[in-house]
Order: sequence, then structure tokens, then C-alpha cells
Amino acid sequence: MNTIDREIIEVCRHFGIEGEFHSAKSFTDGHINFTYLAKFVHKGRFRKYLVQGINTHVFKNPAHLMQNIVSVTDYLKDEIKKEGGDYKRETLTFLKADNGKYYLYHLGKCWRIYKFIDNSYTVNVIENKDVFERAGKSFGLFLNRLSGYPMDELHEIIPDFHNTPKRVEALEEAVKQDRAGRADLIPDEIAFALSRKDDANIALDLYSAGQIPLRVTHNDTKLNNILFDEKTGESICVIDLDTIMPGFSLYDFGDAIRFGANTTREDDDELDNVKLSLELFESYTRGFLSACAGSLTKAEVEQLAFSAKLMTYECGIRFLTDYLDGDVYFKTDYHEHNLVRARNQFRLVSEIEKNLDAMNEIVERIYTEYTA
Ligand code: ADP
Ligand code: GN1
Ligand code: MG
Repeated sequence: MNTIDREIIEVCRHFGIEGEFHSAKSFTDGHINFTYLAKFVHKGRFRKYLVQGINTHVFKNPAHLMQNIVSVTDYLKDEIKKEGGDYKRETLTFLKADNGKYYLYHLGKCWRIYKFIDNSYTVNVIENKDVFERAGKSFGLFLNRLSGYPMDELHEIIPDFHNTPKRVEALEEAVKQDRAGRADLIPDEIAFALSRKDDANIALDLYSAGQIPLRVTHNDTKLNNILFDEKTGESICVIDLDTIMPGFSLYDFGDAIRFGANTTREDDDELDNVKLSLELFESYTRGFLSACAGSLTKAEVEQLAFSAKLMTYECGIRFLTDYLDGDVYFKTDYHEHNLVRARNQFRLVSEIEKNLDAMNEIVERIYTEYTA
């Protein structure tokens, strides 16, 4: 048994997990937290849990974080029950620790545990466009199911998370500070980011003009934040709920396209692989609008295609800022990882710009189908 196993066992006991320890393996997929799948054998059956170390540099207030998540998943459970669904597979179930909370500081880290949903998988690169349509439907449904949730009760977990103008300001500040001494190496990337500065305000301006509403949004709608069912291939559950906060539907739509309709990984350094797939864009739009066309305002629908550019631009800026700061926010595997990610995102911005008219036509056509 290694040190990690021992650590995981100790943490699990604090969350009331019984049975004989079988194994713990790393299950991390994202750039922020670290996740383990822990298996125990109890009463002759495997019990599986996800044991997650919360990144407290990013999530500074775990109490607020877990209040949001537990209260939203409780709400979703009720909605799913009303629809006759299986709440144990369609939303996450968190465990309480022996301190009475849904998180625990132990061995110098902050932990939480939730139930593993068996016979499920995630997707990182799409091989079949139906998968993306199902993802769109799940995130559209997520938005709809939470439309009656008391938004004022949500904590703003990361202030100004998708405030694109503030992300631009943060980049400008990072250039000025140049903490890692890298600014001189990347004049083209900085110039690209600053040349699109005016786009950053569009969503917030529409909100100020009363044309798009605040909603309860997920804010991190990467394709790998959806579980699919191994038997049916259907999308079953939206996961990675850390950034649920009041936001715009445009954030959720745009971020999903940013990740899923890119014809390659977000950190592919071969920029000619980076394209916007109109076919995948159409699939996601179809799934998304099938679930929530009726509840979107005219301005939201009109900005869906643009939101893909906005969120890709914003994400590129965040990667570039972190590169300039010395890689303090996103996990990186090598020295230039954040720079490679930023270049990839900026190339995708250019590709989206070329395709924006076609994307708008797709949205209009599908929206008309669902609302005619
Ligand atoms: P992060 O993106 O921060 O690594 P996630 O919450 O997305 O964390 O979880 C990491 C991975 O664990 C997911 O991509 C998925 O493969 C798997 N996973 C997460 N929650 C569940 C669950 N309840 N059941 C089964 N697998 C899950
Ligand atoms: C992070 O944790 P993960 O990998 O799902 C980030 C998102 C970015 C994404 C880019 C809390 O998400 O905002 O869009 O990386 N999450 C946070 O891949 O910053
Ligand atoms: Mg994730």
C-alpha cells in the first residue's frame, strides 16, 4: 500500500465509508482539482467513490462552494424525480463527513467525496456527432431544470469568472508585471488578444440593456463534464459543478462549442489541426435548442454563434495570462503548455470568425424549426 492509498483510506473513513479497501486510482481529467476513484468491498459488493482534493488556491471558500453544489444537486434531484427520472444516475450525490460538512480539511488538503456512477464514461474528442448533440441536450436541460432555482441564494464562487473585459484587464496587468519574464517572447499573441478587445463587452452590454437575463449556469461546459451511459450511449449526468453561479446562457453554449467543435484537443500544438467543425456546431446547437429554445430571449439566440468566439477568446486570454504569470492557475505538463493552449484557442477564434455567418444561419434555421 502506498502513501496515496493510506491517505485516501483515512479520508474515506472520515466520510463514513465502510468495508475493505480495494484500490485507489487517479481519475483526474481537468486542469484544477485532483480526483481518485476509490473502491471498497462491503457486504460482498464493490462500493465506488470519487475522492476529490479541492484546489483551494482556485476555490478559496470550500464552505460556499459545497453549499452551492449540494443545494443545486438537491434541487435537481427533486426536478428529476418529478420527471420520473433516475436521480441516482442523473445528478451527483455527495457524502457528509464526520464534521457534519460536505468537505473536510485533512492531512493538509481539502477533500470531498461523491458517489461514482457506474457504467458511465466521458468523451474528450468526438468521433460521432450524435454524442455532441446529446451533450447539447444535457446542458440545455440543465439550464431549464434550474430555471426555477432561487438564484440569489448562490454564492459567487469565483468573482467575475466569465467577465471577459476583466479578463482582458488581467492580461494587460500580467503583461505589465511580466512576473515570469516571458512577455517579450510573445508579442504576436499579446497583440492578437488586444486587437479583439472590443468584442469582450458584448454580452455584458446586452445584459445592461436588459436584453439577456442572468440564469443559473454551469460555466464549465466542456464535453468531458458530461457522463454518458455505457449501455445506451445517452448522456446521463452533468458533472464538475464547481462553477455553478449566476451567468449567461451564452457562457454555457459558447464554452461547449469552444471545446467540442474544435477539430482537435485544446492543447494541440499543430495549429493547422485547429478548425471549427460546422457539422459539430450544428449538432450541438440542435441538441441545445431542442431542450431550451422556448426559454431563450431573442438576443440570446442571436448571440449564440458569437458566444463561441467570446468564450474561446476569453479562454485563450486566461491561458496566456497564466503563462505570463508563471503557470500558477492551470495545471501544466510542460514549460510552454499554457502558451500552446493560448495559441490553439486564438487560432480557433480566427476560424470561428471565418465561419460566423454560416454559424448564425445554422442557429437561425434550427431555432425556427423548434419554435415554428
Ligand atoms: P476535474 O475536471 O476537475 O478533473 P471532474 O469532476 O470533471 O473533475 O471529474 C474528473 C473525471 O472523473 C471526469 O472526467 C469523469 O471521467 C469522472 N467522474 C466524475 N464524476 C463522476 C461520477 N459521479 N461517476 C463516474 N465518473 C465520474
Ligand atoms: C478549467 O477543471 P476544468 O478542466 O474542467 C477551468 C475552466 C476552463 C478549462 C479550460 C475553475 O476547467 O474555466 O475553461 O479549464 N476551470 C476553472 O480547459 O477555472
Ligand atoms: Mg471536469
